[in-house]
Amino acid sequence: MKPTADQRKAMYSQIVRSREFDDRVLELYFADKMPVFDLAKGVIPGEIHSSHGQEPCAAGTMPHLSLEDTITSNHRPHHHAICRGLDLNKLAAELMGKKTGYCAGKGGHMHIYSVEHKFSCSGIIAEGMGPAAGVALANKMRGQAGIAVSYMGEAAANQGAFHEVMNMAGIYKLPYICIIEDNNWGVSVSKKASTAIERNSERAASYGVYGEYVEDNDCDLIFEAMARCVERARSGQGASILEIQTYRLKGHMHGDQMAYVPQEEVAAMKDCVVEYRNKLITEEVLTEEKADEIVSQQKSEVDAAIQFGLDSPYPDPDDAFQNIYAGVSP
Ligand SMILES: Cc1ncc(C[n+]2csc(CCOP(=O)(O)OP(=O)(O)O)c2C)c(N)n1
Ligand SMILES: [Mg+2]
Repeated sequence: MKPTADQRKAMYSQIVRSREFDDRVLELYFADKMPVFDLAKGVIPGEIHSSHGQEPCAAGTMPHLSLEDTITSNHRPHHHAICRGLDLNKLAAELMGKKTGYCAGKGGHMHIYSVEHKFSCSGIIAEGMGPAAGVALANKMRGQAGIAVSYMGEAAANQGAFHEVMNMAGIYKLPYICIIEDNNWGVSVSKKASTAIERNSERAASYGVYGEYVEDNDCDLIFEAMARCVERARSGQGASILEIQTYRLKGHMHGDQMAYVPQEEVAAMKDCVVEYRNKLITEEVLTEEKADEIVSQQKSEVDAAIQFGLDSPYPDPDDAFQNIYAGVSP
C-alpha cells in the first residue's frame, strides 16, 4: 500500500514539525546551564534525547494507527509524540517542568503521558514492550479492536524484556508491533559491539512472528512496511518486528559531541528532512513554495508552543502530593 500524495505531504509536515521542535529545544537547552554546565539547571532541566534524524520512523508508521490503538515510546520520544498528534504546547511545557505540561511538569521529556492519545513513554529501555503487549493481549481477550505498538532503539533489543515479550507475542499471536529504530548506537556503544547478528528483524523467526527490515530512512518505505505489519495485527495474524535503518544526527543526548562515531559514518549520514523534501519536489508532489509554506507554518506553531511553555507557571509545592495514586485526591 503506497501513500497518496496527501499522505506524503502530511508525512513531510510531521517530520518538519518534529525537527523544528527539536531545533528550538536544542537552542533553549543550554540557556542558563553555563558557565559551568549543570544538568539540573536552566529552562529545560535534565537530559534531552532529541529525535534529529529519526523522524521518518514515526511519521511513516503513525498514519496507520487510530486512537483505538495504544503506543508506548522510549527515552527518545519527541517524534513519536508529535506524529501521534499530542498537543505541542503541553509537550513544550512538560519539557520545561511547567504545571501546564502533560504530567503537570513532574515527568519531563522522558515521561510524557496522554490518556486521550493512549500514549506513554519511559526512560527505561525496552520498558514499553511489556505494557504494549499487555494491552494487545487484553484487547484480544476482550474481543476489542485496537492494536499496540512499541517504539524503541536497536540496543533495547538486547534487554531481557525483548525476549520475554516477543516470545509471548508469538505464543498468543498478539496484535502487537515492535518497532526498532536502528541508529547503530546505544549511547556510545556501536551495534557491532553489542549485538551478535546484523538484523534484529531476523530475530522474529525465533518467536514465530513476522519480521521486516526497512533499509532506508524514508517515510514512503516505512509507510509501506508498516501497512503490512498493521494488516497482520488487525486481521489476527499476530505480531511483527519492524526494524528501520535510521540515523542519529546528534549525540545520544544534548551535550554529547559524538566523538566516538567514526568520521566516515558521520559523513555518510543523510538528513532525512532534506532528502524527503527533495524527493517530493522532484516527484512533483510539492513545489519549493509549498514546501517553504509548510516549514513556516510548522515553525510558527512550534514558536507559539515554546512561548506557551515559557509563559506557563511552575507547579506549586503542594502539587507534589497530587496525582500520586490513580483516582485518589489528597
Ligand atoms: C534498562 C536500562 N538499561 C540502561 C539504561 C541506560 N540507557 C539509556 S538510553 C541507552 C541506550 C539506548 O540505545 P537504543 O535503545 O539503541 O536507543 P537510542 O538511544 O539509540 O535511540 C541506555 C543503555 C536504561 N535507560 N535502561
Ligand atoms: Mg540506538
